[in-house]
Amino acid sequence: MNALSKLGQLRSSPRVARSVAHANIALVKYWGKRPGALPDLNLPAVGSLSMTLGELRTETEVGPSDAGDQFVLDGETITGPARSRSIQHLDRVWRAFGAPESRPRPTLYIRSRNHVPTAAGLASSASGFAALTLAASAALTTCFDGLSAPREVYGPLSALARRGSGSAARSLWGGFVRLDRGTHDDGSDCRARPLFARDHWDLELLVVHTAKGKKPVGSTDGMNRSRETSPYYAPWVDHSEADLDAAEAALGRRDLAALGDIVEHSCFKMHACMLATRPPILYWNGTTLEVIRALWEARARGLEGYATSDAGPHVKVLCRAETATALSESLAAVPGVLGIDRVAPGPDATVEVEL
Ligand code: 2P0
Repeated sequence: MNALSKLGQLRSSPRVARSVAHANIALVKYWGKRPGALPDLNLPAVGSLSMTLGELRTETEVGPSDAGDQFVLDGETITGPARSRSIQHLDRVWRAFGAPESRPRPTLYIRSRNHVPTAAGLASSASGFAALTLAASAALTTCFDGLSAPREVYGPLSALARRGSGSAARSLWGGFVRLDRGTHDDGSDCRARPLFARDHWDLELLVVHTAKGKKPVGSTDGMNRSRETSPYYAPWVDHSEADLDAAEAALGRRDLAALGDIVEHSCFKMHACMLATRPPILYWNGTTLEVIRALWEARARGLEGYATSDAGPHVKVLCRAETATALSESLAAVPGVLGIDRVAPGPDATVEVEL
């Protein structure tokens, strides 16, 4: 499990490293874990394809700490499960680069800032674990020293980010990204790769907020319950690869009608699978459905946009930049809509280390 040691050596003492990674939204969804795999590898049952989001990002600094491991998020010291999950990821990075069990990891601080609108309902785990993977790797090892372009080593680091959170594997690159399911037991080929740069196509995503507060069922729990109890789970998994290939091809030829058709189909299949879980997993509220109806009505009038939604009640609408203002005004009029953010495709993650 030390394939990453080819990328860089462990430092005798950690450096200060800073990274920025952007959030992403899946256009073809990930829902479900590979059966029989070690939980720590966090291997998805299906691949996924995403758009990285401009502006919505996490900035993270990792450096040596004399006061034990510390995690400060947006100025607040974090304790409990959120802290454990991040500290555990530091251990993963350390071991993945070949540290023997006999060599303890140096203690570190993590300082992160999330630039995601409050109550956006967008997962910060994607940008969070991507940024943490980069900053921790740069602080603890030499993998970025002397590289002019850090993305040279993003491929293997994507597989490491995935172990923190599946969607994080996709947040290392800007533009449009595909996470392959892979077949190796150790997960080394379950990593993301960039498909098209952010300027490939003038698309935007409208994030239509329909509620405040946290989601009722966490993604990891929900996925495991769907696999165990939903009769739609097996067909969901079986059809995913064809959706990925079709979406990649539609993106390549900038065919919004074809891409949008797959985006909505993938989203509704995932939610059907969730609804057929026992007990059911329902992330939507009434406004979610009214926004989707209003979007379809607008589309019939010539305002082309396509809906997707994740483990929450918000609707994300994929459209051309030139249509975004008119569509946004139309959807803002739906009762229950709290606000709409417009987001363009975002850039690659970045990392720098103080040498
Ligand atoms: C996605 N979601 O593809 C899907 C669509 C939610 C619905 O990736 O268990 O927080 O940490 O690997 O990455 C959210 O799942 O889950 C997610 P874990 P993660 O964006």
